[in-house]
Amino acid sequence: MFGALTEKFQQLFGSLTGKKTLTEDNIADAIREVRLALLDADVNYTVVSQFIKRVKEKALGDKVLKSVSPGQQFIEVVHSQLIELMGTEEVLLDLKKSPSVLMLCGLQGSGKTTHAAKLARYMLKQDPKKKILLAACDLQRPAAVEQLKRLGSQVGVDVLSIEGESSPRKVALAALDKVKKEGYDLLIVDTAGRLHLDEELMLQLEDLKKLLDPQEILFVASASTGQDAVKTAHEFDRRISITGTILTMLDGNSRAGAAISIREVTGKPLKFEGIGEKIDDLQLFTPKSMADRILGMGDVVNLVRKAQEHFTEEEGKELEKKLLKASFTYNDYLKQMNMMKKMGSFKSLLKMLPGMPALDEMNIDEKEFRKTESMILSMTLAERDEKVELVPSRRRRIAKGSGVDTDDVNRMIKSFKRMKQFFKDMPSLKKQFSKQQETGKKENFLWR
Ligand SMILES: Nc1nc2c(ncn2[C@@H]2O[C@H](COP(=O)(O)OP(=O)(O)OP(=O)(O)O)[C@@H](O)[C@H]2O)c(=O)[nH]1
Ligand SMILES: [Mg+2]
Repeated sequence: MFGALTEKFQQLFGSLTGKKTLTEDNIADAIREVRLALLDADVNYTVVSQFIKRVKEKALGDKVLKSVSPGQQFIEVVHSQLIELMGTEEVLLDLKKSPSVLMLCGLQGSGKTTHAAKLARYMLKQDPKKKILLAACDLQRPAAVEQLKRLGSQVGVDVLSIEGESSPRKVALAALDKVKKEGYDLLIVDTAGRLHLDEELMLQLEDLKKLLDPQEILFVASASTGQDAVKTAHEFDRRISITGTILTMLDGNSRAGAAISIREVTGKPLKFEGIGEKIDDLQLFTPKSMADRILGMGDVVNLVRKAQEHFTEEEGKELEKKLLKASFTYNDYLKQMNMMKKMGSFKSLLKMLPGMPALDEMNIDEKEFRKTESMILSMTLAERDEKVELVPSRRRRIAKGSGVDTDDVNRMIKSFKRMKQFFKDMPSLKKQFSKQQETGKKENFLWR
């Protein structure tokens, strides 16, 4: 996700963890490196300066230097200060009033239209009875209305648009009217984007704001733009006083600049994050989980959440038990792959798991899954339970039986072994993360 920055943190933490004692000198070195890494990742200069000041104060305290594991302490200082910078707590939307209005704004291509639909889907998951209307107030781009209509039907919510209309104000008025007459609970308003900040857009948004009186005005920012997004957010906030930010495109080559600086600069919370093109690729912004990902610690909070949406409790519990006992067989591997496949975007999930990048090349689509399945089904029961060695002649036989190359069989066995090893290490990871979670919400590890 934040490739270069995460790598730098990992290297730095790796070198610190090895040290028995930490002196003021090597803390100063470490702080310098953190500072450079953040500036490189396009974090706002003032934000970096404040951050470094706070880290220095905490890290140089007597208590830290005398602690048993000073490297670990330093990492924890950076971790907790990052969380503080991004807001500490999750901030939920304030849409208790019915009807309420949520307006999206932001530059061109930041993800406003997509996120109007993602938000509708998200709300419906929370409350399937909620009656939601989307309003197509982007009349700038000819295809925008069609795009919103398509997304609306995908989610199963109504979309209000007026054929041939060129005034966003008129569409907004018609939407308000429909909401009142037909008893909608929530109106989500998509607005036009511009390549750069521009006066005409701002006037249009100010006008819409006056008319709609939204409870939420969310600024949609693409994480790929780094500090530019921060400057823009500041300007939108100055003009129409946003209530929060949705950070999008976090699945791509994101720069951490926006994630780390936007709340500090605008004073408004980050509320959601977009992690892919699909309609379900939206999650609450959790400062702790973001800090975990920035530092490469794996994002257990969101993994658990995502898993809970897809597994039954028993399925998860049974597998967790097996995994923790490391009695993980080829049959379990198949089950595991099937679950992962059900979870959808596997790639974004992998990035959340500690230690998982090693398995990054494992791409599970239907075809890949069928292939693995036929290989495993071509094994004898003893082989599937790992009671006998898979010698080359057996591997050739399995390949023949399942219509694949021996190379495919070798690859599958390697992947299986790696996953097994990963789960063998799980108890220590579990310990590490349950410690981390003491400060956050009470959430159990893995699929419970
Ligand atoms: N990878 C990825 N793509 C996204 C995400 N959110 C949106 N997109 C894609 O980004 C492109 C632009 O998204 P839109 O929702 O049309 O952006 P917009 O802000 O409405 O753009 P304008 O209406 O032109 O101002 C689309 O192709 C979306 O599918 C995300 O979180 N990750
Ligand atoms: Mg749009």
